[in-house]
Amino acid sequence: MSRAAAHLPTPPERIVHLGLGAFHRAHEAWYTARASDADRWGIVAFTGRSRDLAERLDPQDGLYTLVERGADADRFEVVPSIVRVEAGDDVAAFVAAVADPQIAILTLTITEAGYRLAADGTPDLADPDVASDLELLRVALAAGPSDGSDAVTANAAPVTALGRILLALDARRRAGAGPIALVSCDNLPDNGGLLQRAVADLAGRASPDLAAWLAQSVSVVSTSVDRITPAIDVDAESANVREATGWRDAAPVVTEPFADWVLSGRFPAGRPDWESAGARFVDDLEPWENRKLWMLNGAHTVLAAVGQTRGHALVSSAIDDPVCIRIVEALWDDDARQLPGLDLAPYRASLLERFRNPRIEHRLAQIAQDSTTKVRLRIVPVALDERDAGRTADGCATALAAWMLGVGRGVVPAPVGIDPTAVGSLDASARRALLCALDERLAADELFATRVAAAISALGASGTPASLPLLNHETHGTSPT
Ligand code: CS2
Repeated sequence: MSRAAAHLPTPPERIVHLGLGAFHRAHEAWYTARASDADRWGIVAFTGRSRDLAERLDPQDGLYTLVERGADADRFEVVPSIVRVEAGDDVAAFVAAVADPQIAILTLTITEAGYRLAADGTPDLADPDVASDLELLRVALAAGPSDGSDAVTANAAPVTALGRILLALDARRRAGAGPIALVSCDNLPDNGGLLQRAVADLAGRASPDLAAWLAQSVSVVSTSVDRITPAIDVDAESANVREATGWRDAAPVVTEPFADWVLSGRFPAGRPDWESAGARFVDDLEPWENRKLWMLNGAHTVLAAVGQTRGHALVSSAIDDPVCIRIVEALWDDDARQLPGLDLAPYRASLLERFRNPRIEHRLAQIAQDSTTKVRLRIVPVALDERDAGRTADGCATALAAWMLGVGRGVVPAPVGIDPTAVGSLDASARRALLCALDERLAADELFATRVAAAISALGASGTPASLPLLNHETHGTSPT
């Protein structure tokens, strides 16, 4: 695969992306390639840290095959929008790319945990990497313009994503390269707001000049992103692509046919015509992102726990298990009460259809990674809102019970600082420790803790698929309550 052989031009470098992986290639890169002005927008993509993907994509000029795996058939497409691939640990290359005045947008898929935020949403200064990056930035950014940005980058190599981004943005400031849009494409609520506050907070601690420039010249954009893109056996899929198309591709991506992207915010240096590729720009992102985060991602997180405890490996098989589906439906009922005014029946039906795609092998063990952070973002907010509204939040209580069982049985990672063997019994003190790790306020809510305990007994008792007691809950169809 090469641009010359495929007669594909190289669009100019205008976007830098941090966190190159399968999802970025199935989503933003694909939207960019389909935009009406695709010939004007090339992406320079940096991997998270590993060099493997860079080494696979570089020899094929950043080109790769997107395999859209429908329930019945595959569709193959070469995506040409990534024009340069770099390893994420090449900080100097990242800084130079962001400081280039031709670059208008810096986008991120660094995972929820990659933001290194504390439970209150601010940078986690107790995290040793965050603390040492902050110290390093203080020294590097104070060096002043006389040292030049090269000196700054040569002496400083932050390890956190936000540390690298701040170093790079400071180089852009010093270079006078102009305003830029910073776009989070991770599954966090109000991802742009969180990112904006986090970079402002860290910059405020590291350099007042950078903090002032950020406030003036960096527009932080919020987005809700959606496309189920599982990890794959790369060599097997390369062989599949070769057989179906004749293309030699060392780094194909497999994804579902569905894709959605909702954005809110300003792009001071311009942006691709992503609407022409199906993206939507809205003033108020909140209902869309909450719907997606709580319902799709929330269900995934619950399935990763309960599905694995019941012996399933894939989303598509767990969602056919009556116990799993009832827990998901109960969670969605709570979600629906917090999403008034949205017609959720078609959305629920479409999620079930997507989860059931038998040809997408989405491993529950993959979704279980970083589970504590995911539960905090996807389920806890709804539980708190439901309790504040004076309701029992049984759907959330059951979902958290399923997560605790997953932790207790070792199929879901325990929260940092909690020894999984110590909570395996799920007795009162173990349950309390797990709830505390999620949210102090929820842990202090006695009625909620009782509902979680009852749900654990009900679920724990249903060791076989035959007995399926669910806490005070009837079977629901796909319509919202
Ligand atoms: C999943 C997401 O791994 C996970 O936590 O819930 O990656 C999910 O597949 C995507 O957000 C779908 O858009």
